[in-house]
Amino acid sequence: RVFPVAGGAAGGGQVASIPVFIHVGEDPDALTVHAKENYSLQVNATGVTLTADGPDGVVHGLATLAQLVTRDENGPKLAFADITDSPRFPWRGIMIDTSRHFMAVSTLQRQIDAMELLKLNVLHLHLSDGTGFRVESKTLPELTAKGSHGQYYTQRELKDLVAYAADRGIRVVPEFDVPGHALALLLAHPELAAQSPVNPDPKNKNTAALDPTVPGTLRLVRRLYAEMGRLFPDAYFHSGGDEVDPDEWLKNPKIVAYMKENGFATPQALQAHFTVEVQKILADQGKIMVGWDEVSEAPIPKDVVMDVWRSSKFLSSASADHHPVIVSAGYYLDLLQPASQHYLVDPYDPAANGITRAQADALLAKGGRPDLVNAFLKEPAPPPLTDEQKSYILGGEAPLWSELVTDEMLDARFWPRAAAIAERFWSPASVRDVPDMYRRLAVVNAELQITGLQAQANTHRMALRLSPG
Ligand code: NAG
Repeated sequence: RVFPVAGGAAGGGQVASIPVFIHVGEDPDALTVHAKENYSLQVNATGVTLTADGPDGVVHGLATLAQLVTRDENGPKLAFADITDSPRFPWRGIMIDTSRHFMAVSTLQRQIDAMELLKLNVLHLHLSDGTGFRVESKTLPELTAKGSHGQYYTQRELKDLVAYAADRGIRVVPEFDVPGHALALLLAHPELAAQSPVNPDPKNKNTAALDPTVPGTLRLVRRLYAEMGRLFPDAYFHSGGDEVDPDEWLKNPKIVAYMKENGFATPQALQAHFTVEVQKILADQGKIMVGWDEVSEAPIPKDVVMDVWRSSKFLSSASADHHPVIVSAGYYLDLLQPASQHYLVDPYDPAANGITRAQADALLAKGGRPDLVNAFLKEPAPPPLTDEQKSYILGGEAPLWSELVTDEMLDARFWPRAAAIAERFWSPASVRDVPDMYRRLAVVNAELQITGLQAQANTHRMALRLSPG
């Protein structure tokens, strides 16, 4: 496969052909979930030697090789290098909400192309929410018939996408959100709604929830997850679980009676009971469950992976409870303005960002994007986490919710901030030099443009302007 190489393509210049020797380890695990991602790369006068533990390491080594090609007035240049490299975290992801606004397959492919260049390795697809159910189901065709407005991915498209991602060292983790954010599911299965009749008003789209006490609900989850689990072969499966509106359940007398009978004092306790059942369903299907951090408000099995999105408080409690953790809090990219509740660190606070007041002022005066700096500096495993807690952190994800983001806007929301986040998830925590980040971002941005990412031009120019010298 031809890698985009910034130096070569920008002016039509040609990098002289060089021999590349690739050595790949034979470890069978390398082909499954915990791919071996380490690689070493030597570039010198005799050529390029790339050694990796597995195919994903080769992909990462080639991404680095592409970054070694730069261009100046004399044409393209390949820098000599001797690199031994491995990721800090095994889970380095982005999340795309395809429900609120449907995203074309080509848009997803472009993100995958960019992810490959930045060694991001997990694409989490949010495929079902109040606004739409986005995957063709053969066993439950009513889901797209009633809940997609005709905008959904066919199984063929998704199989191809999963293969396209795998070729680039990227796993695709699907999410089908239950029991909240369920309006699209309930349009097809109103009999499973916590509140009847189902209110199709868009105002209800984030609140409508499944009734966890009727057996049909778990039957639907089992059938849906079985089919989708085959379509997405990854070992991890995200079942959502965020923002269940307590009133949905507490205003239904049958649910309240069920809670009394079974000793569930709170909606959170009822949700934990539901989570335990969903975890069993997924375990039967050979899958590891991932859920948003609300699912652990009452005790649930420790092997459920916690996708922490609300705040560092939940990062601390989930890791103290020995749940594997994915950190999404602080990396939300759907919002243009960084000074939001989603950011744990105030982007305008130089101390929190590890830069001086003068540096922060200089960046702001130049019209810089402190949100980019913030994305780069945001530590996924911040103090006061203990070493033991830190050992539970699998990595992180940059989520892009799409209430306010359309297909056309997606590239510009993700990039280049996701590039800064990719480095945070890959490199040691000590890599925090902001001017150096801008220098390297200029190289990366040139490559990203070649992948056809839209709306790169402005940020590219801006990054160049900001890079010292
Ligand atoms: C939360 C919701 C999500 C919404 C987003 C907007 C999570 C896990 N849940 O309210 O549905 O789109 O934030 O930023 O984030």
